Amino acid sequence: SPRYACTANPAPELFDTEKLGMNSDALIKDFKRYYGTHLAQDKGCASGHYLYSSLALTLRDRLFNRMKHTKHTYAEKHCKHAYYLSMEFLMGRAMGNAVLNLGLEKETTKALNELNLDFENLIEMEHDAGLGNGGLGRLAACFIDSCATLQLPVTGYGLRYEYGMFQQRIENGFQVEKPDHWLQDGNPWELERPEFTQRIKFGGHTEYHPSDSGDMRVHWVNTNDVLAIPFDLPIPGYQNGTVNVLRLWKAGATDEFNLEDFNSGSYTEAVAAKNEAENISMVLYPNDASENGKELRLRQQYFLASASLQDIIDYWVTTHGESFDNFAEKNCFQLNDTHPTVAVAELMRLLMDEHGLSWDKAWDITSNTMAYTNHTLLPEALERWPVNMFGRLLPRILEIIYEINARFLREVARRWPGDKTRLARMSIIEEGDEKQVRMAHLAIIGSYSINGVAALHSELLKKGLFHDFYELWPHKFNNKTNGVTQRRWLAWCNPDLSELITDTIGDKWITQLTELKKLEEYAHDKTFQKKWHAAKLANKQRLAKLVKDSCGVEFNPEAMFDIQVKRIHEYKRQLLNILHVIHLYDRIKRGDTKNMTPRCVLFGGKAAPGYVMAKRIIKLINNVASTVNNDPDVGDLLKVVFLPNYQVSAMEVICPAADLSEQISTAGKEASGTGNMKFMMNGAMTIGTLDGANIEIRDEAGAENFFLFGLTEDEVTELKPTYNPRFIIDNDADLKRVVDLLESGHFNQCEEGCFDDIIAAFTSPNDPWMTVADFHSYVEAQQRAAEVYQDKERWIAMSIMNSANSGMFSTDRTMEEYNNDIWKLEKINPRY
Ligand code: 4GP
Repeated sequence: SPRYACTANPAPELFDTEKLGMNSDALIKDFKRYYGTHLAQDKGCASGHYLYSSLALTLRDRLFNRMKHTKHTYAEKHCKHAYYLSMEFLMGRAMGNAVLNLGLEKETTKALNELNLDFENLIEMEHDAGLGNGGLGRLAACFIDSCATLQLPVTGYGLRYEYGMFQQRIENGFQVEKPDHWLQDGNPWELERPEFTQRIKFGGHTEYHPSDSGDMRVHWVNTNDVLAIPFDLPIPGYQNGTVNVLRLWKAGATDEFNLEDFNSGSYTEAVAAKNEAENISMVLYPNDASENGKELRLRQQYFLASASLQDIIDYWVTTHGESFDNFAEKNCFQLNDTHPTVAVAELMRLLMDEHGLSWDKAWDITSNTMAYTNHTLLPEALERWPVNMFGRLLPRILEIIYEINARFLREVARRWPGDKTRLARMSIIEEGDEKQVRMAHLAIIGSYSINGVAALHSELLKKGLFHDFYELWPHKFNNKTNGVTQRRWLAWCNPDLSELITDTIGDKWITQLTELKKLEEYAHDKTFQKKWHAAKLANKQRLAKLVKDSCGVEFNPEAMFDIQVKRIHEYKRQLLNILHVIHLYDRIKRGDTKNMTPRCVLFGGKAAPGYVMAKRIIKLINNVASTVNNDPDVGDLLKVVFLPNYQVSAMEVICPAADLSEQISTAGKEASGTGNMKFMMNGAMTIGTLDGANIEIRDEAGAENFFLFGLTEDEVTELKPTYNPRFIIDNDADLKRVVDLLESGHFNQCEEGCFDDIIAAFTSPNDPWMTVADFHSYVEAQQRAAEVYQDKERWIAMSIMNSANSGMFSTDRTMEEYNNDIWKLEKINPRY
């Protein structure tokens, strides 16, 4: 729009941004100005919202100044840049992170005290930015935090969903989904950048016309365009002057509404186009490793890919003109799962159709700039789109995909002449009644690097899912074990423990997590143990309060806090956990309570709204919880809750308080897990299978500091053909009583048949999750954990050992590896 064109030539000092004070006086001054003048608040009612906004805006100014400065420094250095393309960024709250990373903790608290305000209260006012489902989205948030801390020139690109992950309520034990209108009260952390709006094409058809130079150019015409409007969020590094950008796109209509329709009284029609356009960024799909087949989802994916690539290319052309010779040396794109993979074809289109490059040149650039990360082995999560739908929505992109595929299949045929079945297996197009585009194949073919997210997972990709491609291009495959940022997941969320750690070994761990290793020598130090225990106890009291407030159940902080929080999915086996709870309950009812360790079991997590079995498992947990919690025979020995609406801010209270971390997926199914790392860092012991990053966690912590159980991935595969759960049940008295209780309807007395489907699933020889197979070994591991817990000193020592050895699970390490092996960016210090 001309409104945003550069029309004025103001005095240069307009662009000298003032360095804002970083002490409490400066914060108070800005806070007052925002509160009284900018937000025009008056005597009478000090609404928390405006107080929160005033602090957010005060901090935001300091972030945005650094963000501009960082951007200028990158531009001056002409450095290589990486872009993290992701449909999900599960950011959670921004305020605490901003304060910590700006180094303003003390001064902010001081300023607020002087204003007679409570920092914690203001923090609680912030709505979580829930723009992600689970691990994959939270990982993206940790990644960009670490990149800023490492001073890597990395920009995140995502969608600015109007509605994030749904709010979960529990009604009569059932999950009920409510929309999460997180932007309702505005978002002080974002900056709208309409001047960088992009136009995204959908529909229409292609035409071929000769260009001025005589060669054929493809024109994608008659399209229904949608606008992509960017909003920038600051991503601060840890006290280092760097603030990177997360750019989120919002969809808008090219024309606000049809005035003719409106004037003739057709109000609905008048705004129909606007609504359809805006729908693209309206809601996050609440899927996590499960099926999705919605056309709108493909629209979202293309919208993200196209807007981001156009933005990057526009910047390139402004700074380099129309020569793309160095483009691949200066840019790379990390694709967060297959969701943004259509970027491979879109980059080809932009380079050829919009900038006149030949196929070969465009392919050379594309296949040397794209890198793909896989996050799940579950075949149902591998995205495929019906060719018909694809062609209708994105005709030009489908043409390009066909051409990529044709050239690729020729390469395969040269390598394996006559191997027709291999061609069919590897093709981007899956033949059949309804042809499908396999997005993972497009990602692999278009990328120079393909990685899994934990050692086992990366091996299984090569061995199984992507074996054919591994044979063709072994050099493309690599592993990058996940991590989490210790800034949010220890320094910020666990202040008591952080202070103890810093008092003991200094504060280097905040940017060098392997420093925690130095805690090992204190593992058996009595005074240190006491302090460690005191911090844990305080954290448990904080969680107990949250549980009491949201579930009405009393958790005794002295009891073992046994916690499983993550998306609800059969492979994650919340079911196995609740079967163990039923087993404990049964023991109590039979009076078998000698030496029993009191336990508080907490579940949390959301089920995809269409995932019937997962929702049923929530219901089972709630019914068992209500039976257990209301039985006077049970008393303090066992408490069970399902904490509603699990989200990032809840985890900040939960993980510091955990004693036992449940990581109990069927071996070979959990790609990595990252909750497991947060718990370990905060001194929880893991009870887990040899799956995902659990294996590496156990290697680091030491086998003696980990409660291992269950079949290995190989054993799972081996047992499958002869798996007979009913036989196992009949030969295990403990399990038999558990199943009998369930089958007798003990937990669903007025809800007949409520759990029949669950029982049928786990007793079936076809149960892919093999819950029954691991039950006995799980119960034994739980018993070991319970016994060790009674030996307080030993438990505390183990807790310290876990934290001390969590050093490798920092995303700082993960990002260093991405950078060394894939991106090869120079670190830039903006010296702010
Ligand atoms: C998750 C995986 O299930 C989890 O194991 C992994 O730690 C995480 O990605 C980050 O890599 N996958 C998803 C998804 O969240 O939507 O596929």
